[in-house]
Amino acid sequence: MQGQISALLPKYLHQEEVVAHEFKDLIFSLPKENGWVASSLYKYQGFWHPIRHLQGIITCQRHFQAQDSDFILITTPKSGTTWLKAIVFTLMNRMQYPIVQYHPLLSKSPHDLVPFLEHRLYVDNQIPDLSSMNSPRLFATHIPFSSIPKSVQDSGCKIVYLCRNPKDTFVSMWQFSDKLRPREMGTRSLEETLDMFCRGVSIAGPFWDHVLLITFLSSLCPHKVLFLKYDDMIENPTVNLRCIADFLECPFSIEEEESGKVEEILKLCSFGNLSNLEINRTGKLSSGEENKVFFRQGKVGDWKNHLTIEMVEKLDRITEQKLRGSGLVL
Ligand code: PAP
Repeated sequence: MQGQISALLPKYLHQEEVVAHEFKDLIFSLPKENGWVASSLYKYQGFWHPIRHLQGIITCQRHFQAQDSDFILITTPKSGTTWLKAIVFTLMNRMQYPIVQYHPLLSKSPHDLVPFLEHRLYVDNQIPDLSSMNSPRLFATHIPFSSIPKSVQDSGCKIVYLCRNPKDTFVSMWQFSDKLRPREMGTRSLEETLDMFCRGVSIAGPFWDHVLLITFLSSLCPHKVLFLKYDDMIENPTVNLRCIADFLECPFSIEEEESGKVEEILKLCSFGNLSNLEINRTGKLSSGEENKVFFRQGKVGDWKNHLTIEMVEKLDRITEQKLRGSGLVL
């Protein structure tokens, strides 16, 4: 049965059989739990990862060399990575692509324009040749800061970090994994999945530990890490976009402000615009995922439509305990 199900899965969901020989001893000695979709999750350096991501993380740790001029987007899964990729790509390349009608976002997913380190560039034991990338290079990752390649920590590269309130993060993750899960595998209940999330067993989880690591760093090194929340970006996108531009040292000029550049970028990258583009409605990533799975509602507070009072209390209690004393409110 397992073999039959495995045959139904796209490559990016395959598990044990994709592991290269050199990683087997290490990975198969790690703590293991059932994953949310198909692949098991393995606990590596305090965080849970599907096997394919994990192999990518280890390859990336060994081979990725950050440069001082790099920008790296670190996000917790389902916190608005797709949106942040679109925004930062457009912001950084606004001189090269000034005209919205010919913009790369109209024909490519943000995930193809800004590759993930662990599950795109360094996936399946490949070591990409990054020498032809123009500077500044832009990458994205869900890797928790404690597992990030050492050169990212040591170099002058800048990090934009994005997270989201845990209740919407959880609901978005649950909906996403439900969509990817082959029907033959049956469904996994909301209660069961919430229990896994609360125990920290989710992709790049524990969610709270991922966020706390970076909160500490961003308060210590504000020139290195910009800490953003999806909820704030939805509430006040213009302020946050200007803040990202300042942090990445490409602030809006007076002329750009007067000509409405800020609003133009936000409109191009908005949920309504991106989710309705043909490429994002019907296209697929080179890795196999359908682009449309990254667009669902794009709102704050959808958790109210899914979680019971008990579930909310449970999540709020854990969040309060985990974040106590950190000064962070999610
Ligand atoms: P990833 O971690 O798999 O890369 P990510 O992009 O972080 O996914 O999260 C997807 C969420 O961002 C979805 O949230 P929802 O399930 O609560 O709806 C998705 O709808 C939302 N999203 C995608 N694009 C945008 C956008 N342009 N503006 C706002 N939210 C967006």
